[in-house]
Amino acid sequence: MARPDRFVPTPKDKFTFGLWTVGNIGRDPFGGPTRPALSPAEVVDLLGEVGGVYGVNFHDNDLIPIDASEAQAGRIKQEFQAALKRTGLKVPMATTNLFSDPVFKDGAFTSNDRAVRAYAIQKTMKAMELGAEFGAKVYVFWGGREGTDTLASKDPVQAALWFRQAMDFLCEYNLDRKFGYKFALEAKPNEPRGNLFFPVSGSYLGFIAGLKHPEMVGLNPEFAHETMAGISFVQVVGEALAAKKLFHIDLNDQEPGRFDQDLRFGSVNYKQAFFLAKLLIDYGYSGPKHFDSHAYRSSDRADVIEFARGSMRSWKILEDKVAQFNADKEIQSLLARIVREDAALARISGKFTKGNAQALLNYSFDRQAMTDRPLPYEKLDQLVFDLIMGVR
Ligand code: DIG
Ligand code: MN
Ligand code: MN
Repeated sequence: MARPDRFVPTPKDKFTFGLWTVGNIGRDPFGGPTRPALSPAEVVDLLGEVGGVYGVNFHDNDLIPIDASEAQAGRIKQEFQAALKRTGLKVPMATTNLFSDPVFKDGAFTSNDRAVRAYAIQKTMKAMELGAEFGAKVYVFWGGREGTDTLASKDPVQAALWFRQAMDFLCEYNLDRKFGYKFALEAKPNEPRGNLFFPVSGSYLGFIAGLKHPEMVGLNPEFAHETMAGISFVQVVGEALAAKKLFHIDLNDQEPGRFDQDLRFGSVNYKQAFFLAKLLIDYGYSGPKHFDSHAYRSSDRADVIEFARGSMRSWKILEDKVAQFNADKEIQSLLARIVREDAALARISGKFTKGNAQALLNYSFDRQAMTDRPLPYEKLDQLVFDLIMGVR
């Protein structure tokens, strides 16, 4: 009898997918759709067929087309609600599409045109209302068109101030309407515009500090986006956790030096995926694990379902590997040897006092002994390789 599969997802895992992910129709800048478009209700039913999915997210216009009439919007919402009821899926996150309509061709919150900036705020207010209608508690902002194609066109200081004005306005609106949203800012470098503002999550950490309600605003880092910037996603998530700003996360995968591939989670960089899972598990991240990714353009409906199942299966397998790593005596004893503490030095260098400063100045360090301390990182890294490859 086959061993029961330990890697079956359940809603407790809080795996989510955007309507635009498993609903992706396979279009790219060089080719038309390869899959039929699905209605929001059909996407929800597909996620129900996938099994084990916790929730579904949407941009306002994934659900309600930008020029839909009231009656059309009402019908779509009714069908969507019925599908959520049929499948038991939740809506943990909502966001605004401020990048598809041509009106945003020069940005939304950072457009040179005050009318476009004001329209973007209005559109977001309405989209926040829509998300709240379905119970969303995280609101993501991805500035897909916030940037320039020529540096001559926009003052980067002014653009950052315009972005701040929009966020301050929307934080106040969130408070006024008592939506209770946590705002999560998502960075991406240089696509689809050549110079996007706030290209990496670190840019937003600095930006958040200047807002009127910084406590309400955090990050939604995406694996593919930081990888596009040549940065270790695990370190970005570590900085977000250290700053208590990991409000949401977009999981997928990415090969370096390419366009935003939004590949299935775990399909390229096993080591980054492993240490990401370790970080989120070790630090008890309890938010949604959102797969902002899509199947290959060559996939049909059946393979889209495999894409969604594989995304969650890979995470569950990595959970198993993290438990193995944390229980591995040889690895843990290596880690214990690598990190060295010294109580006396902790006391005089951990917190400034005049006495500690004097004691530290008087302290004589044995530089050679510190230099000679062994750091068996090759041994450690090989043990990780053995573990991930299943030979340990
Ligand atoms: C792109 O990675 C962005 C958009 O898909 C969306 O606004 C956001 C939600 O996760 N990610
Ligand atoms: Mn992406
Ligand atoms: Mn994303």
